[in-house]
Amino acid sequence: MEIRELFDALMARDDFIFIGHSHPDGDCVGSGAALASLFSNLGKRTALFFPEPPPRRLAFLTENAPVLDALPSDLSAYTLVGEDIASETQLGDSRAALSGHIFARIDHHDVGMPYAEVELVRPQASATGEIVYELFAHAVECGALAAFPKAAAACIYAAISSDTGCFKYANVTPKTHKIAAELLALSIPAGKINRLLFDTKEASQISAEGLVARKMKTYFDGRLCGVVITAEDYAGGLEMSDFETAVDIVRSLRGVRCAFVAKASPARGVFRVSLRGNDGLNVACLAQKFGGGGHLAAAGCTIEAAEEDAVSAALINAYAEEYE
Ligand SMILES: [Mn+2]
Repeated sequence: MEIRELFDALMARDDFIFIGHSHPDGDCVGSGAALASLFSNLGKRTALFFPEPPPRRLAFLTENAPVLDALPSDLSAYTLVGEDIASETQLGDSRAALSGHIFARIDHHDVGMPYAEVELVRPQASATGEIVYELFAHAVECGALAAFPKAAAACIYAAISSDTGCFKYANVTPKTHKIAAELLALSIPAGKINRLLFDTKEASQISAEGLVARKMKTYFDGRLCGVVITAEDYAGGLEMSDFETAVDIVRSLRGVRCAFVAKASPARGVFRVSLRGNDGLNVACLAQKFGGGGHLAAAGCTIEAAEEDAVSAALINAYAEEYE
């Protein structure tokens, strides 16, 4: 499906709810806020919904966006648009309510399961934000929109910067930089956005990173490195969300090809795993072994195990099977 076709299909409708995935990230929140801005600028009623609240560090993206606390009871009265969602499994606890009701999908994940009536999927886009940019550009080009709103441009820039690790990851293309250049030309506060996204942390997050740095172990001469965070590790007041960035500490160790952080979830015996690959190592296929998914260099999954040793053993085996 082309940008123009999606734009026309959406313009024929109203009462939008843009839906992001569970554990909303910067791309999901930034793209959602920008989409809501685009269609409200085009005279439509818009709202946003996330199956779980976005983390506090992303609050600046939804300052002016109408975020719903709960889904309306009569979903058939709305146009639901899934954005940055590869499959319905990413809808978390809202999956049952939303399944079969989503009209359009705007996404850039190459592995996924179609779930919408109309789907615009661009696996070559570094972020859903790139596709949202093109929707805006089309709206301006065809005269539907007089100008590119600066606040929305900032959200799109944040979305792209977030999914490219501040333009560091291998998913960055010449087009990514061209779009970023167009957005910068609108005088958005790019430096501030990147500081808020990457260089601003809660004290608890820094404590969590410290704990991960002390606990992490290397395997296969340092090519695999990871840590399992147990229920006891939260005893000092840390929460699971404090460990969101800790996997970057693990992946930054020299020589590491594959990094993991497995966090015990409040449900006993369930661990949420973040995986990162360096130098082109595909961690999405490791995540898939456990029913998870994601991108080549960044993926996640859930592992059920009674204790931490079983979690690291499962991950070490899966990695060895594939890469050693
Ligand atoms: Mn994304």
